[in-house]
Formats: sequence, structure tokens, C-alpha cells
Amino acid sequence: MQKISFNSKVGEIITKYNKLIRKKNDPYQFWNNTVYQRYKRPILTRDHIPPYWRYDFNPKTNPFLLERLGINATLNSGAIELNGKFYLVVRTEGYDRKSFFAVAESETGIDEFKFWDYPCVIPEVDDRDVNIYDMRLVKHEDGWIYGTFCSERKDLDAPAGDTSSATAKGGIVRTKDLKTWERLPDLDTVSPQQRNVVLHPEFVDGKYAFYTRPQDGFIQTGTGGGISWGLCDDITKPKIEVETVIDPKLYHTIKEVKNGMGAPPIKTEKGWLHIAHGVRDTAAGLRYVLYAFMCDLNEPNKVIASPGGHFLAPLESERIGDVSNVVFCNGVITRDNGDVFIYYASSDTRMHVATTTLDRLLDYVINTPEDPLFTADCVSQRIDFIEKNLQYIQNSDNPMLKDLFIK
Ligand code: M1P
Repeated sequence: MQKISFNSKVGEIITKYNKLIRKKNDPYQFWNNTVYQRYKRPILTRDHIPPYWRYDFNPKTNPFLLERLGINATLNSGAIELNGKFYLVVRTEGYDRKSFFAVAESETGIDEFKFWDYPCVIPEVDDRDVNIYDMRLVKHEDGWIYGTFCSERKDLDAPAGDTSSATAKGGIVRTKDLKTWERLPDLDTVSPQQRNVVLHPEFVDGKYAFYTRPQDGFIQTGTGGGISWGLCDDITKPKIEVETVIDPKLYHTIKEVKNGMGAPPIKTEKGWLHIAHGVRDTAAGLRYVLYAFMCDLNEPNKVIASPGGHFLAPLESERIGDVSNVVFCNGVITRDNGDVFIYYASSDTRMHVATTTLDRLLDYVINTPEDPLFTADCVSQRIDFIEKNLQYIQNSDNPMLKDLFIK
């Protein structure tokens, strides 16, 4: 190995880190996307983790300046705006595979995210979590900021010798400042397992309302029919007696194998807007994409608009990572001026942002045709679309449109 002095190495680590966390982000023009703006750089990678979380800088205890506690990935982050600043509660995964939460903040929401000095301390419940991840943050009308996350434990009913089967439950914490976290009991549901639990920001019939995702196993949802909904009287003893599917998984769609709620919903004058993820199976493994839908303002468990197909799919280098062909979103920030920041992870490895506006997002959700579910109906839908377009183009006085027919 190349010989390099302790101090040169210290300098190299610090310079690289300081340069990285000050890098500005630029829009990435992907020619045919008109719904949102992607950006050239991921907003968070494992290299954004402060070096003092990873290297022991004392030459007496670490003469080779080895990385003692490595970080493998920074992914699926909850998001919240507080006093005009952007905060992400990032799923941070060590080399040991254990995930934990850490807050990173930014003034712009698209670049210069910086981690706080220490990760979050999340109190445990009696049945200790082996792993925790994917926090959804919501400002609830009761005054608390809630975080719902997945709490994973070893499946004690697994046959002897099976050292990988696990169980997933909905963990709940609350905070006022993202610094001190109060742990509440895990969400109790009829379904044996839960992931992708999201709290609705308002009371419904005086109760706390949750979006759930019932599942029979840790990976397979089995009889769990899709994104579901349930009410709970007391969040300090969170129990849902009845879970009803509101957005089912469906054969031969982008949510054929499973789906899950993403960020807490965005309240708009037209309805509650959702960004969720849908999963299909392929010869190359599962493919995760984001999709959008809208629910009724007064009946948040009733879907009123459901654009067909994906909203955002893994693109170019986003397609590769620890779990390839995945995009996953569990945090969106909507500002008072209508700007929307969609935080998503690619391939369970790094964090990105896509920006848009509420007007554009609403137009997308309301006016994108639904998936007709049968090929012949898709062809009719397409022909109808083309016919209307050609009629418009023929009668239009926009000279640009004539270029479409240059031979
Ligand atoms: O690996 C892809 C995602 O898989 C799980 O999501 P779901 O329960 O919807 O399949 C989660 O482990 C998630 O963290 C991960 O990104």
C-alpha cells in the first residue's frame, strides 16, 4: 500500500469531506420528463457522514488511520420543514447492516445537507428492536411531530437453523424538536406484520388515522391486499381493530406484487395527494417505482384519482446499488409557496431530490389517464389520445407543431 503520513491522510479525509458537503446541485435535464425536476447529484451518500463517526483520529489508538466504524448507505429518509429549514431523518446503515436514524439539514433542500453531530437516540420497547428504518415524519394536529418506522426482530417461530427470517412491526416515536424522542408502543394490528406505516396528519372522527400495509411475511405481503387504513382511539396505546384496503395491489400493474405508502399525504384543495411505491417481479428481481394517487378531502380513505403507471422510476445510475432497481420515497416537503421537494432513495444506497410544484403535481394526478388493465383497452386509450392530438395539431396555428411531420 502507498505510504502516506498520518497527517496527510487526516488532511485528505477532511478536505474531501468539506468539499463534498459544500457542493451545489444542478438540475438534470432528462429530456422527456415534464412533471418534476431531477438533479445531477445525490443529496446524501455515505461519504456525507462526518468523518468523526467513522475514523478514530487519535494516532495512539489508530496509527494506520483505519476506518473503525464504516457507514454503508444513507437511504429512505423522512422529511420535514421546520422554521424554513429542510430536515431529513435519514436511514443510516452501518457496515454491520444495522440501520439507525440521523438528522441532516439544509437551507436549500437540494444541496449542502449536513448531518448533526450525533445520530438520534430512539428509546427501545421491552421487546428490543434488532433493526429500525424508514421513518415517516408527520406534523400532527395534536401538536406533536410523529415518526412511524419499521421495527424489525428475529422471527422466533422460524425453524431451527433459519437465521434470517424476521418480523416487521410499526414503531412509533414523537418529538417536538427532532432531538428528544419519546417512544410509544408498537402499533398493534390484526395483520401479523407491518411495514410502511404512515400517520395521517389530522384526526378523523376524533381518532388517529393510520395508513398501513398488512403483510403475512417479512418480504411477501401474501394475503395483505395493499395499502390499508385503520383508526385508533389512543396513540399511547396504539391498536387498530379494523384494517381496510384502500389502494389494492393489482395484477399486471406497477404494484402487482406489493405497494406501500410513501410520505405522509399532502393536503390540497382538491384532495389528499399521495406518493407511494409499487413493486413488480421480474426475471432480474423486484422492481420498485413511485406512483401517485389522490384521496377525497373529507374521506381520506377514498381514492378519487389514480394515474396509471409509474410517477418516478429508477434512472441510469440510480438503477444500481445494494438492492438494485429500486426507488423509495418516505419524505416530501411542500412549502407554503407551492414548491414540492420529493426525497427518494435509489437502490437502497443514496438519497436524491426531485422538485416540482403543487399545481403541476395536481395536474399530473388529476389528468393522467388510469391504467386500463387490458392491452386492447390500452390501445384504444392511445388511439383516442392520438386522434384528439392530431385534430388539434391540424387546426392549430402553432408553426412548431408542423415540424412533427417533417419527412
Ligand atoms: O429493498 C427495497 C425496500 O424494501 C422494503 O420495502 P417493502 O416493504 O415495501 O418491500 C423495505 O425494506 C425498504 O426499506 C426497502 O427500501
